[in-house]
Amino acid sequence: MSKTIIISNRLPVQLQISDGGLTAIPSVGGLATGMKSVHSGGESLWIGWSGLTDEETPPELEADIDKALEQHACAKVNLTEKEMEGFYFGFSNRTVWPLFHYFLEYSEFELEFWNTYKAVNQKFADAIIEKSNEGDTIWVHDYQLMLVPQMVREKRPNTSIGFFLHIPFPSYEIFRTLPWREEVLEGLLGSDLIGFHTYDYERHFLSSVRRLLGLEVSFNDIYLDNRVIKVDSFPMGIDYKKFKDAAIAHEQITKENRTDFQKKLDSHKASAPDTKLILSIDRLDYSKGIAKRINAFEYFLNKYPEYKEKVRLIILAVPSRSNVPQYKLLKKEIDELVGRINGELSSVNWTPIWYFYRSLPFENLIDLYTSSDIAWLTPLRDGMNLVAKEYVATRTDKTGVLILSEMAGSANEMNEALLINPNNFEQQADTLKRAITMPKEEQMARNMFLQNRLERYNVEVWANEFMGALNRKSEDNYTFVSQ
Ligand code: ADQ
Repeated sequence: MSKTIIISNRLPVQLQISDGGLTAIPSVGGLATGMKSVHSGGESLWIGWSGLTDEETPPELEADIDKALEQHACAKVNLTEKEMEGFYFGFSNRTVWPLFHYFLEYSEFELEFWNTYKAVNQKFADAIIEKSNEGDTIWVHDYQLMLVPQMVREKRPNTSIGFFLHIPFPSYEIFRTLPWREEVLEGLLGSDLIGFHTYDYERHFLSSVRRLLGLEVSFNDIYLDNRVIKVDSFPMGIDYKKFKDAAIAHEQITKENRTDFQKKLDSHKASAPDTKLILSIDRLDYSKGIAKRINAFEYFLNKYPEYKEKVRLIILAVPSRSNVPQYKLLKKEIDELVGRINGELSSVNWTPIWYFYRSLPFENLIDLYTSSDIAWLTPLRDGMNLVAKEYVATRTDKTGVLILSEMAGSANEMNEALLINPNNFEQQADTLKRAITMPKEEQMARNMFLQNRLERYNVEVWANEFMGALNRKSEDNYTFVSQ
């Protein structure tokens, strides 16, 4: 029987080794949830890195790890610390990530990173070949694995391969600066279907293929040898029901049973009932525009001083890639900015910014989403941005205002949000004022449209639409080749 093979850098489970033995805990991230409909029922296998390098894996536990992963229909690719250094922290996060998010000056073109990236992509491809059969459908995820489709295609010319990029694909003028640009495109073109979050990323990719490889492109079809490769946009949704239900459950929790975090939020709200809470949640990443947002907040308070003591900005930043130098510097910059602004503007009763640098459990995320009057998300570039969608999904009474950067992929589908340019402080100050004073009826009208759309195009629909298009593509190719 044919299977679906999913491949991503990280597996959707986390291994925990303790005195009590080994456990594999399923992750609750967006991708893991979204793939549930595809990754179920014994007809699929998920291949990826387990989260433990070879050096961190006790040899006596190897077999147990494989067994634990097998129970979740997962299989691991082993990576050494050195491989992680060059492949993940190197080429993926110091070359591709900054380049594809338009931070050209951060992008490092290191031959050693590239060589390790190639070698590790080959390892993933070899694992796929070993664990799959002719006739299986393969879905490769994200920028860490862009060479895998071609590497698999070489050994399995007739296999159906899909690829989805979770980050932006940059314009040709940016992409062309990459020394290994042709190899990356050729790697991706091993696929039958290549998916992006937005139509713009799709256009940028097609333009690079046409101009760098000189291939024939018609609408969103690329002609390569005897194959036609389809390129399309599939905007990723969220598990809408999960967020909505969690918010409903949250309302029903009695005062005594609320989380400590919520109790703190409640007591602050009670002590200053007129204070509006403005929320921002991101991984601590320079692409998310956190430092600019803090500066824009200071600008707002200076432009509209009447809102001092009437608003509070909550910044929740999840630690991320902290061994990459730029992330260390950013952490320092944000610490200093928050310290300076709070030092200069705080009063006895008021601290303008609450800053948390940590990952929070799901229920606390819901506490924050449901307690905040405004969500303010200002990425300088973002493939999609799921936080924007999650905030809207938790607004059970339909109040709340979303201020969203037009540089986020999600802005394309969220026109009812207040869209801003994160580089324009004047506009953001005025938009914050507008959000604070927006009548409830207007908030509700906007959120009604947003919620309806999010409910319909949820993450399961996203996964099914991609798989459906990939299956249709394989049938077309079969007809095309056999004509
Ligand atoms: P990310 O850059 O990680 O994803 P995003 O889409 O916003 O960005 O997803 C972040 C996820 O982490 C959200 O589901 C959020 O709930 C969760 N999260 C954030 N802060 C948290 C915290 N402190 N504690 C716990 N959970 C937290 C990449 C791309 C995006 C694209 C996604 C999916 O960069 O542009 O939307 O993949 O394709």
